[in-house]
Amino acid sequence: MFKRTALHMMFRLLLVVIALATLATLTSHLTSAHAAAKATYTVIVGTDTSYGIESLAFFPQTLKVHKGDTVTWQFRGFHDMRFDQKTLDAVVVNDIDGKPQPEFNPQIFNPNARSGDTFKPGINSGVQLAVNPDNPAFSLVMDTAPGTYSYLCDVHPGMVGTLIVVDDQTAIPSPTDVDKVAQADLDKAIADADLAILAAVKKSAAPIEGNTLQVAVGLQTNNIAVTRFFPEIATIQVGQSVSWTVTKGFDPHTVNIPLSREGRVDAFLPLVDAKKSLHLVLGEAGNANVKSGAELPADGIARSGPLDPGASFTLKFTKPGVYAYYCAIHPTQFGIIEVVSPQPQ
Ligand SMILES: [Cu+2]
Repeated sequence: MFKRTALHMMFRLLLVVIALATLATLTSHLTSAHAAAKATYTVIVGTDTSYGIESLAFFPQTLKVHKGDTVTWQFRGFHDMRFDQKTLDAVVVNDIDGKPQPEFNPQIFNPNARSGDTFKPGINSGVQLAVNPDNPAFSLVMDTAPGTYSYLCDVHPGMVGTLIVVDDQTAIPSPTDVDKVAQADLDKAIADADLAILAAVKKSAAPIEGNTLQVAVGLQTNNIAVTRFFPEIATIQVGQSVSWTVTKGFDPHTVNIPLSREGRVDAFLPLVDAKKSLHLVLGEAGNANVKSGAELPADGIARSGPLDPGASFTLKFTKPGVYAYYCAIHPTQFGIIEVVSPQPQ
């Protein structure tokens, strides 16, 4: 009798253990199912082509995520991503090692959070392509109240994005679906820019008027900037002038003569201060050495300094030759002016 009761009790105990174990397994399955439901979405930040197109937009421009999802911004150009409504000044004068120097705004350049952090208002990715060139990506976990959050690129005013955080009950497109639409939008933007380049090339083939050749500096339509000169190659006669005018938009440009065999020199140069912080300071290539309207100096060196949209820079060429030049801000922007002696009548 005792034996049977003992056995019976052991059997019941075993049942309880099995039931508890099953419950534990079920619970852990439920937890992992919940965790797996958290998705990672990607936003492509701009896209530069090797021939001077800068797409100045976030793809997708508006993204819906569930609370707790991760968003990864992939940088394909010189941009930052900061949660704010108003852009900061791109160039500021700061004291660097006891000397006031114009520099690219460190509040734009440097991240104020780590990739993988949980979202907080005011987070800035920094210019990932410059501070993290090997893997220019920045992620945030959007574990924040449902609502609309807008962000921008400080380098390119008008380049804005929207994040809409929704609760778990709201159905939204999957990351794969979002990627497809974003890529299609990006492809269309680049195709439109190709057509805009073609139109600008045709337009800039107009003959010289009076004694001044007009060169358009850059081109901007909607969310596309083209960092090139139109025309890129032109011939003038000795005594004639070239006038470069920056087109509408917000990209500043420079005109720097000559383009030496060593290549272009950037307007902004990296400088590590005494505290080991990286700065991008405005160097000599970004400083003007001649006034607009002057003759090309005898040593053949002319720098316009930064020219804002609408600004012009004119130089008179008095010696025959081939003058190659570049923009010290945009790595794809080059031009050639050939100056010939007038044909004898
Ligand atoms: Cu430029």
